[in-house]
Amino acid sequence: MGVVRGMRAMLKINQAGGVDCQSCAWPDPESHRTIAEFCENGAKAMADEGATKRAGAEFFAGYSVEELSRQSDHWLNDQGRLTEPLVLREGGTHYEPISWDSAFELIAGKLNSLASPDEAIFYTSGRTSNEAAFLYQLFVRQFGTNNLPDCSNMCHESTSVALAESIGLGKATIRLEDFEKADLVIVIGQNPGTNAPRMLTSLEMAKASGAKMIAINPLPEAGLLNFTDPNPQHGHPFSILGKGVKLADLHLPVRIGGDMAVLKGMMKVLFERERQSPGSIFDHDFISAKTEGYDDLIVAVDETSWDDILTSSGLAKEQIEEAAEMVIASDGFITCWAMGVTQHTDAVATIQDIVNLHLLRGSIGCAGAGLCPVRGHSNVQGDRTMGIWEKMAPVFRENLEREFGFDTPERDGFNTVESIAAMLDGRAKVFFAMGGNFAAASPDTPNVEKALRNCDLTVQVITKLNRTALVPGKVSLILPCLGRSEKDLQASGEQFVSTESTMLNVQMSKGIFEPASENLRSEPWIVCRLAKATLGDRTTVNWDAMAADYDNIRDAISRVVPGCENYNERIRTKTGFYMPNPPNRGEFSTPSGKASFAASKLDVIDLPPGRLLMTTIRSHDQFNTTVYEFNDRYRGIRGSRRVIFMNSKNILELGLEAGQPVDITSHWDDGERSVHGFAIVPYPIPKDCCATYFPEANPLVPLGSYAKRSNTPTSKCVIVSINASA
Ligand SMILES: Nc1nc2c(c(=O)[nH]1)N[C@H]1C(S)=C(S)[C@@H](COP(=O)(O)OP(=O)(O)OC[C@H]3O[C@@H](n4cnc5c(=O)[nH]c(N)nc54)[C@H](O)[C@@H]3O)O[C@H]1N2
Ligand SMILES: Nc1nc2c(c(=O)[nH]1)N[C@H]1C(S)=C(S)[C@@H](COP(=O)(O)OP(=O)(O)OC[C@H]3O[C@@H](n4cnc5c(=O)[nH]c(N)nc54)[C@H](O)[C@@H]3O)O[C@H]1N2
Ligand SMILES: [Mo]
Repeated sequence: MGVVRGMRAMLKINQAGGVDCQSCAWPDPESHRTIAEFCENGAKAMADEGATKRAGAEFFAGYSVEELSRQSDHWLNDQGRLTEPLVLREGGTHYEPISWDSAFELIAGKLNSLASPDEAIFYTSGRTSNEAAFLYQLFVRQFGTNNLPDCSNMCHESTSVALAESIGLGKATIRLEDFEKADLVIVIGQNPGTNAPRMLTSLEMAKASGAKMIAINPLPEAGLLNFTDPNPQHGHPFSILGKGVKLADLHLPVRIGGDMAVLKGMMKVLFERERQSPGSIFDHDFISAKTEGYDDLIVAVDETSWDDILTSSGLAKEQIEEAAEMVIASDGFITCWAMGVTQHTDAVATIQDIVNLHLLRGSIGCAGAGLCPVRGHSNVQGDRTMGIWEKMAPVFRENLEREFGFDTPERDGFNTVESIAAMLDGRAKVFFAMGGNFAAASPDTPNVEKALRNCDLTVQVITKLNRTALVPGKVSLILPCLGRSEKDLQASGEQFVSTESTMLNVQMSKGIFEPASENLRSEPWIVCRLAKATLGDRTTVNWDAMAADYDNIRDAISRVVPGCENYNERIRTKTGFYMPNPPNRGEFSTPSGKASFAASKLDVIDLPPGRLLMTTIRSHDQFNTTVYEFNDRYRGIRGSRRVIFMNSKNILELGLEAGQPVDITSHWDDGERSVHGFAIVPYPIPKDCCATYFPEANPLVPLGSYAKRSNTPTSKCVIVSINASA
């Protein structure tokens, strides 16, 4: 992105009044912000948005959509920033320029001709600011539907469901400074070195203050086991490899999908010790004052057999005992988790077992103790707070109706998986995306592509060309928007937006660069113009005022979203403000006012002979579907992402060899799905487990395979067979 521009950007990332980094949702320290609060991946995300290349009208005149669709995701992204609105007309072969006004007229015409507003779907990815998200859901609900699926449906939905039920809030209960006070940090199903590198600083701080650490992960991830501070200021530019600090004191190489077994096993050990010496292990004062459901939990844990626990987890009893002893030895502990836990059939119950473990020890709502789901997209949490959800919280509904004087749609909308099904069978005809790359990020790629092609109209509000724009409905539009690092000039002057971190800190983010093209528009502006064109006289909202001055949006937010009172005032303080977090104080806003133990049954996955459990993971050189490079140096991969990590014993048993290209087939109720030519990489992964990269392996994830109660696709647990490629 150019040296000077690049340096300026780096110095402004995650500084008070600067740009909130697009790469992850890890919070910024309140005090002692170093000059560089960013990591290699933040730098890449910033550089990707700041690309100097441009994909304008000429570019699109030079390639048909068909030709473009034969290019790799990497190549598409590499063509640079989109510069003007484009349309692919019915029967057309090329995207061609269209004015903003005509684009909105076209979309409004189609939306207003639908038999029901429920025939339209409005997707959101997690980079969208609070201001844009609030307006977007307001428009969609005034249009008349709750069809607001989002990337969260594929990400931390299991967390939101589990925590809302267990502790009354679907978010983290700790703050950043708790890491310095914890005795023990458990990191389960999360790879901070690659996906939230700044978290390593917190882990290192915890270790420096004497904390122990347990890593529960099928893979020996760099950064979890060893860590060299990647902050250039601290002398190790961009590397977490090397000697460094040993982070994890205990690594449990769990079998894919075996996390619930590990947690139940740990609780079993705790119960045994408690029975030997009553009152010595559990926090009975806390349990009786603050929780319910203890008796049922005891029964459920007692009924789980060690046989099942060891089969499911693939671990030895001693390993689980060692982890349990570390919990017993700690006064307070923190558990961090991400996709390795959320994208499984029993994800919700597994997360509730994490909560159970904390409740038994009273390890929540006090310093150095609590729950830390690590969210991914930099504002995925804020988008949900602002009402991006296919359902509606009663208070939110009441406030929104009062503020804007209209009746919101009653019926729950479609989540991501339901949206795909609805487009496939014709119940939905318009797909509108506020960011993201739906075709590549969703499970079951061929089916998703079919679903999108089945639509009458598809619209992508994006910054860079991606797969979804090349899987058009009958008519397709690309509406190019400003990135977060760019200046946003509106009628009342330069605007800023705001985002919420994974630890509930809401902060402003202000662009610093000239926009990549003068024909780009901000997400809030786009929503306002779309709403005006579509709703016309039907609307009760002054969309022009909202677009002209984002303070007007924030004033509305402060009256609608509980916890956002005086938004405009509080967002302008140096470090912003925190959303309400009762569990952080040991209070639980469940219906009973108590945290609840959730009792569940352990189902051991039935793996037929010759089949393996496959998980899909991210490399160091990608942000979700955006592939920066084909390397993953932390796992020793160079030049290709079409690889499958396998245990040497499985390679031998299947009569295969390292480096050999194989076809991978997944098996599900509705049939088989295959991908071809993935090279075998022998890797220290538990036997009968294997791993591939997201999104290359997404064609294998069956549409019908999703988590109970959260509907999150089970991208971390797919049953596959492997055969030599012909
Ligand atoms: N550089 C970079 N940063 C990112 C992203 C990115 O793509 N690139 N994406 C962002 C987003 S949206 C998100 S949600 C986060 C994702 O952050 P993570 O959740 O850390 O990402 P993943 O690579 O999907 O996988 C998580 C880890 O789970 C482990 N795992 C797989 N299956 C299992 C299992 O059955 N049990 C256990 N215990 N572990 C398992 C994998 O080995 C891997 O270490 O990162 C965010 N930050
Ligand atoms: N197999 C498998 N599938 C998965 C996962 C997995 O672990 N395994 N993880 C799931 C998870 S956790 C997630 S979050 C989803 C991600 O799903 P999405 O959020 O839909 O996908 P992204 O790749 O993050 O979206 C990238 C696109 O966003 C656009 N973009 C970038 N910045 C901006 C911006 O500021 N504004 C707008 N409007 N657009 C912008 C760019 O054009 C880019 O092409 O994928 C899910 N899919
Ligand atoms: Mo995510």
